Amino acid sequence: MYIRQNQRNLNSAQKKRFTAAVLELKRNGTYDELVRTHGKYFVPDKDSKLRVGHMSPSFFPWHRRYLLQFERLLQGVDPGVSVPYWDWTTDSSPVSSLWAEDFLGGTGREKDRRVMTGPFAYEKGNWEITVGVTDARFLTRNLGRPQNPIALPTAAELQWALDDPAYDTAPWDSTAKGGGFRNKLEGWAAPKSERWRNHNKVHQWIGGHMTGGTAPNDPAFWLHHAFVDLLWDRWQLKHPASGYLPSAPLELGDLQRGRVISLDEPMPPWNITPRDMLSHQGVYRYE
Ligand code: CU1
Ligand code: CU1
Repeated sequence: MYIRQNQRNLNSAQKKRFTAAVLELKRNGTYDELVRTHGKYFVPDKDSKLRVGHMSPSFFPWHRRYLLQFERLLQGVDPGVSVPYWDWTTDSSPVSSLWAEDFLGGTGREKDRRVMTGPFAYEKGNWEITVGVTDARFLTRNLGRPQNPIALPTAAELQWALDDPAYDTAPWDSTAKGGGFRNKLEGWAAPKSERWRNHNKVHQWIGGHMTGGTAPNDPAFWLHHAFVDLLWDRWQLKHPASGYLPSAPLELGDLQRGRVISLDEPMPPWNITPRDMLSHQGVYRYE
């Protein structure tokens, strides 16, 4: 059992060990394998294929398993490292310590959004993008999108998602406007005036690589998703009588049949079901 800490409480030695382990995974090629996996399973609503990681109920369990894979690789490099989480409702500034030289580095420069500071700056020579949707070989960010400002989600916006007692609702995709915790927290269910909410809004706020299917190219991805993972715990605690939905495979004739994963169906690329991921007790805890 190990602890996942709030990133704001890490000391400089812990930050150094985390980024050093990430850089080692990049060097040995396993990091880019993970990025490729994410890109491969980035299937939108419109697609008739199985949506395992996004715009679907298995958003939480799929990412929990995905983070565990990353974390096991990190611990293979340095057993004392775990994935920190970033509470974006409290550390909401583009100049917070998260974005400092000694941790993730800062925003991209104006010309081409290239990240110029920190261990993942292209110029440092250790972070070349090889799996991307564009040809850019450097990591890009645009924190807060100054030319068209966007704010990180507020505590109230987060609460709106956590208060929903239904885990998810039909049609189990991004259009489930009636709500459901999953769609409200993933961030598609939004009033017309706002395009993004919660998890999605954070990707947009960071900008650059974080806005696409190869978002894990930005190590900020892991800290963001560790917080999303923690929020799933928080929702479970708040609604002990609710559970993962759909609990059984969808009926014949349901348009979403074969496109979403119910409680006991495996989530590719693993032979792991949402039920297997409902708890992480005994593996890690949040502090
Ligand atoms: Cu994802
Ligand atoms: Cu995400």
